[in-house]
Amino acid sequence: MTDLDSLNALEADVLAQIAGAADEAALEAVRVAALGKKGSVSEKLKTLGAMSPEERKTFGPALNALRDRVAAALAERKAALADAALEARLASERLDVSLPVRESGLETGRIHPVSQVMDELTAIFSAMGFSVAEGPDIETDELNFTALNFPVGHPAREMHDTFFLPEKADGERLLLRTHTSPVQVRTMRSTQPPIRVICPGRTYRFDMDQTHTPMFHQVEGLVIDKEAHLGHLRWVLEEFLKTFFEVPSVELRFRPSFFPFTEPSMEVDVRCRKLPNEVRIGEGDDWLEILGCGMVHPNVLRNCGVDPDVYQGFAWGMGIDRIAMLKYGMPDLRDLFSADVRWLQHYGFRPLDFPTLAGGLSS
Ligand code: 2NL
Repeated sequence: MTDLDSLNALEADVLAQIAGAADEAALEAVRVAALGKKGSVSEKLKTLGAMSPEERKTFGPALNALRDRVAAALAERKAALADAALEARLASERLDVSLPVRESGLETGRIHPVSQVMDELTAIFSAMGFSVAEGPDIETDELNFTALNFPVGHPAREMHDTFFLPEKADGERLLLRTHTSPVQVRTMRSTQPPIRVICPGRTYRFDMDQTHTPMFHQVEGLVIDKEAHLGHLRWVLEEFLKTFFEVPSVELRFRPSFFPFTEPSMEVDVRCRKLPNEVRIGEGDDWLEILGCGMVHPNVLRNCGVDPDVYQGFAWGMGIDRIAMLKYGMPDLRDLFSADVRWLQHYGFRPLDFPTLAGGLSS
């Protein structure tokens, strides 16, 4: 049976639960428990049907009023909880526009000195009319050695200088290129002279000590034309070296040497001053060997489909890692490839400061 006291108790209980609901989900549970199909208030409303007309006169309005007050309390609490949730979100998502901007990759990322130097020499030789050619790191014996006039049995062709891949079923041994010359061979075979090309890239030799790493970087240059001669070579090298080292002039010294792919062959020294912690190019009384060069051997021209009775040319090769160390004062070659991010933060270059002749190579 229903009496007014138990209705008051029920209302007090439901209102207390509404007031105590901590969030919208808890409030919904309270609503279902009170006004849902089998809710405490709904069950009370169902008892009206079994009442006498007299009782119904008393309890009908009382129960309806109770239900309305519960519904109103639910709506009010729901609005309050939604307000509180919005306030909390606004507080947690508040943006302090006075905070300093977080450093982007553009500020923290660095270009490796070897990449920087490759970009620098590309800018310099591009301005002289050279194009840039690249080729695969894995090469054939023919392109790396035979076409370049290396005789069978030449020491460079032996296991102790060259990384060979496992022999293929047909007996061919591919290898990691020991210089970028195969790219020039490919260029001569696919391009009608005149040719002006540089070939920068990774090269590999079975060598590891204070001044050698098994992987290193090289840039070779090649000019093929009807009358390309050593005077042109000398001008190209001087122009390159003084622009690269950002000095007003350089002095070069050519010494006779030997390479299988050039005749005559020369080693080139540049005048410098050797100080305890740096080498200054373009001044002083010391000489520093910087590259090798020569006139392309007629056998090489023939092997590459170029008629040596019509065309001649010159070529040179130099180590990128070494000229990078010289220019940027890095003391140990092996640091270049140790992947130490602190070293890169110190010696690296800012990502968008791409070297150009007009905008400055290294500044
Ligand atoms: C060195 C010497 C050199 C070449 C590389 C070359 C390429 C072709 C034909 C003829 Cl396809 N020559 N390259 C020529 C002379 C020297 O490199 O000491 N490099 C670090």
